[in-house]
Amino acid sequence: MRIVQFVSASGAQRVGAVRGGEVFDITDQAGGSALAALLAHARSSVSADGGERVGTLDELNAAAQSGTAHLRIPIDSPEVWGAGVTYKKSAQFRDEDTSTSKGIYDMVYSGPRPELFYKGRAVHCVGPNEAAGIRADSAFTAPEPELALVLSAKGEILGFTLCDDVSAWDIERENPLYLPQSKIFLGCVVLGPTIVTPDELGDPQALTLRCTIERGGETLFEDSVGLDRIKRTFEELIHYLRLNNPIQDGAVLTTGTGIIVTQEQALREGDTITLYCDPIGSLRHGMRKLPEDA
Ligand code: DO4
Ligand code: MG
Repeated sequence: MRIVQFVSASGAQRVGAVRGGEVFDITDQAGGSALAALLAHARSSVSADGGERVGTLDELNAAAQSGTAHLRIPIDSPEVWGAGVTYKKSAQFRDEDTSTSKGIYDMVYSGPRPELFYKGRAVHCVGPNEAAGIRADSAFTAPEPELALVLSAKGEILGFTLCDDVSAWDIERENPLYLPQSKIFLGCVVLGPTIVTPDELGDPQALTLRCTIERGGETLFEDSVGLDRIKRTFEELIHYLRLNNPIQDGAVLTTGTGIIVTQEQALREGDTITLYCDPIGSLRHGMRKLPEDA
């Protein structure tokens, strides 16, 4: 099953199933939310068949416009967690650029225990075609394009989506103990566009994740990573996340970045970031500089 949440032309929040590039409204059979549909699907009790056709996924994957159906965030997550330094490139870059405690990222990459951090809850998250945040006190905020897991309280993987773990790298660099401030702020998580269940996704290691940054109509940055480059298994990450730490149905765990931008590509208000991974789709979002009182 490939599932989306969308706003209908009349402004109602709905659930859709994506079949053959088209979105069908399955709100009633899905139990009113993507999470309810995913939980029911995991128990084999929801069918993604039927439903009224709304439009193509491409038509819905556009900026919000009143009177027109458009995608919204695919899950209103009660808790989002991040895994860090799960790709060698992330460890190397972070150790090079941290003036203090040289080598700590390599210790995390190589150590038996993964780095896991709290990333926020629904209020910190935005969906497709919305704007992520740049903290008022950050001059080097970067995208971190990642594959994210949607989990049940029992730790089952209900589905896969894309996540931009937008992060204030200058604050992390200043001192690694400032990590929570570099990671948690308004619009620090972008999720979407769809959630694909494990039976439909196949082998995640066979996927490639791409990212572009566009500014003023030009492509400023372009890179991709094979998801087989990740060092940790999902089971390992989920095990440590749930160790004496009960999670709720719909918790999201984003699995780390293997794509690293340079300081010259520090995000600015008005940039457009696109993450793409088949079959999850294309997650496009803007950026806005947050005022101090936001
Ligand atoms: O240790 C800092 C965060 C690392 C991270 O978010 C990543 O590797 O994706
Ligand atoms: Mg990250």
